[in-house]
Amino acid sequence: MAELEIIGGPRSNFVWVTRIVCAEKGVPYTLNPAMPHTADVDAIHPFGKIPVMRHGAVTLAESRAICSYIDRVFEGPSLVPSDPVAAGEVEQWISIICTHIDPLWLRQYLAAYVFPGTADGSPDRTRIDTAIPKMAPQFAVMDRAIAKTGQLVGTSFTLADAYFTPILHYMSTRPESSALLQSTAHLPAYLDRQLARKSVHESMPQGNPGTPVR
Ligand SMILES: N[C@@H](CCC(=O)N[C@@H](CS)C(=O)NCC(=O)O)C(=O)O
Repeated sequence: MAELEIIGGPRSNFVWVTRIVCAEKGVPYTLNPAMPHTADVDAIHPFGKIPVMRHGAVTLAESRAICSYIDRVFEGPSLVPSDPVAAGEVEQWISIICTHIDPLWLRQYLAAYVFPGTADGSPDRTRIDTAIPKMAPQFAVMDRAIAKTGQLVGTSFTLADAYFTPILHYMSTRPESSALLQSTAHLPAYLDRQLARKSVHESMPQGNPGTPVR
């Protein structure tokens, strides 16, 4: 079978998700660490975002589509349960994470540190200070979500946890978000458990954590 190529800088939380899926299924791949809006990426994603994927003649953009393809094409355990209710719950949390959590926690808050756009390169305090009050209730939501079983869906690691873990990890790298994380009852231990998982820690980006997440 053709070699699978994951294209995208490894510090992207969405690239990290696709690598967790490959590791969980035991699928070999090469990582092309291309950044957004570069030629290899623009050739596949209509808006130049990472990750994108190439597998023989097949190219795909968008992490959820890539994860679905890998899950269906390759052998190995699936991170989406076969039970329709549980599968629906996994998709529900992935959607919530992508549409509510990621835009605020990473694109607004963390990006204000990493890509501040300020004249002197210092963190954009306005973006940070307006994000934090909105993030607090979301941390409470996510804490409640994992309170019952210790995972987002059911009792085992699913694709929903694979989407949430990189984001939560990045939250542990900045002061205000780390304080929010530590103030919750269940999320710190949850994060430690997910990071200890082989697929997660072996695919963890090296270098300064939380740096290029756009
Ligand atoms: N919905 C996309 C989101 C991908 C995304 O936002 N990737 C970021 C890196 S983490 C990116 O490429 N940002 C560049 C940009 O928005 O221009 C997915 O799930 O793959």
